[in-house]
Amino acid sequence: MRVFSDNRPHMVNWFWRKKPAESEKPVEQPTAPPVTAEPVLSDIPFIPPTPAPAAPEAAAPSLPPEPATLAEAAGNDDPDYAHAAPAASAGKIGWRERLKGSSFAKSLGGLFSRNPKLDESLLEEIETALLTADVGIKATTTLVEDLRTRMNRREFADATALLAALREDLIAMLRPVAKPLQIDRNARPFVIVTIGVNGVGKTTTIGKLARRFSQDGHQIMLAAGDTFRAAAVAQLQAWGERNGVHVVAQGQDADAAAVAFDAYSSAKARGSSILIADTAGRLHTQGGLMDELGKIVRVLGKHGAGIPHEVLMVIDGTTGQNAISQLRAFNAKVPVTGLVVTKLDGTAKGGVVFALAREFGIPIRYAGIGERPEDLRIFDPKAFVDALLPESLGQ
Ligand SMILES: Nc1nc2c(ncn2[C@@H]2O[C@H](COP(=O)(O)OP(=O)(O)O)[C@@H](O)[C@H]2O)c(=O)[nH]1
Ligand SMILES: [Mg+2]
Repeated sequence: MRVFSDNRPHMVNWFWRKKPAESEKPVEQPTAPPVTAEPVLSDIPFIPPTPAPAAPEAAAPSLPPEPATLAEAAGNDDPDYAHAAPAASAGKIGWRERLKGSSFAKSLGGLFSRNPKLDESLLEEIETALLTADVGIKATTTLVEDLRTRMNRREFADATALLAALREDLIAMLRPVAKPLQIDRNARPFVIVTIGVNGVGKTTTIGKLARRFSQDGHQIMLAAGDTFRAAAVAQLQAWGERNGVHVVAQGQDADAAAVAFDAYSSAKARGSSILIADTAGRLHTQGGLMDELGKIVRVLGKHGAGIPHEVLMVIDGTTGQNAISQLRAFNAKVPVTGLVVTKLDGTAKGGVVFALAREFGIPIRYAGIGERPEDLRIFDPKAFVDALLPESLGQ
């Protein structure tokens, strides 16, 4: 994974340049016309001008005719980008391909492929494996206690039967949060605000969503609400120009709430069906910046009840249990209506998804399983659990 701000002096200290504005009133100024930004920055995904039709989620595996990497698609010739992983296959095979390296898959998979005996020590090993994979104490206790009760009742003939029960329990734990985002076509524009700490994948996810929604026939507008960095605004603008997606921006240091407010007016005037607002990353411990999120949401609400329609918090799947405190703090400032868990490919332990589901019950809308535009999947508990703990294990 590449960190983009390491060698870019203009990004240094960006976080501290601007304090959240005191005023609640959005600045009623005309939206700045899009500028032609130099395509020097490409840490946002690129949508090909004529995107291929979406591969059905359950289709047979086939590599879509996409450029090899996001950055390649965006015309970036930095050799570092050459290492980006290829797209995951469509359907369940894609999930499995991408998640098999997680410690969840490795430790539990390893445990059951050793043909364990059905006894208390198996339960202890499962408990350790779940805790190590970031499932968290509460969710782990719930799962192991259920298995223990049923084992004592002699419900399982052997370890394979217990594994099947564990898989069912894991899927059942995720089922209540598997509520895909429904775009209300009457909302026009349906407003999504993305929030989350720095570097979790907000902007990348916006690009992936814009691609997905465009393929579904929506007219998208984006609001460059990460106003802490001039680069962040320029990135979104440059990307929007290349992909025919209108981006509302007011430049660096503009009031993010005002950008979002004006973007709504523009989206309404243009008849856009979806408006997605980017926001600057912030730590959940930064009081002033967290307050600003509340302001963005309140100001958008002046356009009508129920706006924004979705507050989508992006969570880095590699964060571990810290994801819980992040979500708790963000949710206390602005009610989070949906989650995207990113970076489940690679080094993610995977288990945090269960901890989030158990602790909050907030719908998990999408899972990020790679850096490419098509690597955003509608969250599917069965595909996810199958990827971590295949049905074929122990048979
Ligand atoms: N492996 C992987 N990387 C991702 C995923 N989503 C985002 N990233 C990477 O995470 C980094 C930060 O993403 P960015 O969208 O700039 O984060 P933001 O600061 O929240 O806007 C970039 O290098 C992205 O390519 C994902 O699902 N998997
Ligand atoms: Mg960003």
